[in-house]
Amino acid sequence: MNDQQLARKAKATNLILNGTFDNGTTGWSPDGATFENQRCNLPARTPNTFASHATPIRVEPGALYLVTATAFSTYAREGRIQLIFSSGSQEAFVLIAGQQYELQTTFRIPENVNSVEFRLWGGSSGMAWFDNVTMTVMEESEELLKNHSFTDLGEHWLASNPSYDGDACIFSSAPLFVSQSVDSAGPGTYTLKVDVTTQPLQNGRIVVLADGAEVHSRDYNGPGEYESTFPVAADVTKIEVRLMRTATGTTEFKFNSVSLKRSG
Ligand SMILES: [Ca+2]
Repeated sequence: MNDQQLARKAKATNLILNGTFDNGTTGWSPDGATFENQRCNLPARTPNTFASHATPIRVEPGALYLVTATAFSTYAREGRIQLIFSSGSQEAFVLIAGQQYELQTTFRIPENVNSVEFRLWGGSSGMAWFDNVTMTVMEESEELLKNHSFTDLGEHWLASNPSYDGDACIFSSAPLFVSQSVDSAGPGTYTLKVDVTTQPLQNGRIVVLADGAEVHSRDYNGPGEYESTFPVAADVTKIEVRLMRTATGTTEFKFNSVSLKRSG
């Protein structure tokens, strides 16, 4: 994180109670976990040890959140943070094994979710510990791309001869790309969300350029909603988003919507 991002994060409220574990078990329900040395220790146990945040965390549907922690795990794939959404779906962030490090990850709350159970997990084959656990909402900018879901056909997008159906940008065999260039919304982390419909062999790619230099690219090999983040530096003035077709063929594929926001 840069200084501006750290300053913004410091202002946001930490939704985790006693994430430093300086007040014993306050805020947490341990199952095999201990809270010695002002941190949450998770010794090895079969099947697992864990500590649950005592109360579910209320969240804003659709919002982007940041989780950070100081973490350590001796054994790969086992130490992790698990989020169980009120809808029943879940997400997990697995620790890098063998070193103490600062875990930092973002995730988006699904639209049908208003609370989250937050759990710290150990493993059956090795120990893990956590400290300084935070979860904060990230402020996002307004949508930066104009006509981002193609309701106004090709308006604001630069291309040779794509087709549009009022709902999507459609690639049959040409053009090779369409693009849109917007003013930077300032330095920080940007989030790109893409809703794409494509056949397995009709590969698509989005490339993002900052003042002409590539800062992010992502391939799409199948239909779905994809989300990714990338940093933009302070001296950048223009951000260009380029939608591409990377395989030949006659089966059409569609970018249904492409969203760009500054998220932190
Ligand atoms: Ca601590």
